[in-house]
Amino acid sequence: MIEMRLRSRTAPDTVAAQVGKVLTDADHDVLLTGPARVLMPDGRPLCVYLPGHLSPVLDRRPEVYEVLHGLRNLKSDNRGLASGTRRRPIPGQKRTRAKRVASAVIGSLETAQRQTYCRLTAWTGDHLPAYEQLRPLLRSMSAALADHVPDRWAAQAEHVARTHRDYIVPDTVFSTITVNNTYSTGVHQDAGDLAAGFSTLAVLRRGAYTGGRLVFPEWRVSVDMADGDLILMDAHQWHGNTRMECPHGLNDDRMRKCCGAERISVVAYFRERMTGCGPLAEEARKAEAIAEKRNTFAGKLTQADLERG
Ligand SMILES: O=C(O)CCC(=O)C(=O)O
Repeated sequence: MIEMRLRSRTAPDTVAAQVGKVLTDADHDVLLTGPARVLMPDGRPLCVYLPGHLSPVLDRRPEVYEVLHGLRNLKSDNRGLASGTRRRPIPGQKRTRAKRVASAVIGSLETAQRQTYCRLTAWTGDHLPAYEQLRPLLRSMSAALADHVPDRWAAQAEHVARTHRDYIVPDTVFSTITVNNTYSTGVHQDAGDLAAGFSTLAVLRRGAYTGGRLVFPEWRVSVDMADGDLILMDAHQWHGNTRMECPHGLNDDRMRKCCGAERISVVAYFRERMTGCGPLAEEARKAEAIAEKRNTFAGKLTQADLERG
């Protein structure tokens, strides 16, 4: 494996102008084509690229692709800059919305503004057997992190040890997985994952497309991930993809039909606020109590409205 220490970074205003945008090949100088460890000027790891590392597990377990492929219809308008657009307000709500992209969050989530209890995501709760079929892939990703970036793995493992096991993929240091299907992320930094940890990103790839390179624009480093490749990375550094396109130049939602293009990226990580979650059954009781309160409130409103009417 080659080791590379970066010396220079892109000027802050150049990066600021790239935020939220889909990148081009003019935005990188270095293309990693073999196993590599890339360090930032201060010695912290930017990424470790392990080409083909996951091919054995993907070959042995064809069901892993089937489960991930099956997630392609789950769309999210909550990916912010990663969607390649700016968030827009939703009339009458505090929430904002970005472009809908094929991005699914599976596994566990901590409390949020609207959902004040910890939980498995809706898909996960409804498809536990399918979720469990992903374990061999996730175990390989976690083991690679332990082997290649042991201090970050250890920091994550320490948090995992303080988190209820209901929320952790067994024998891994992951609570949560984002699965993207065939869209180029705009330049963004991940949020919510453990700052002292490290992100892991696998790619499953089909068809004859070009582009979709993963780029760290501040460092002008990129990688064109092939099927079965794994990259361990600091997702708090700016990153995004170049535009994907079929050989004849088509680059929209019709790419799958045109050239069979499919690029699934699986990002597995630990969400740092999971340590504060009670056991799943306890959190589910909280959720029920909240729902009941809301229903009673809605009922009272209706009654009052009726009386007024
Ligand atoms: O698919 C990729 O290469 C990047 C995915 C990513 O950055 C994300 O989901 O946050």
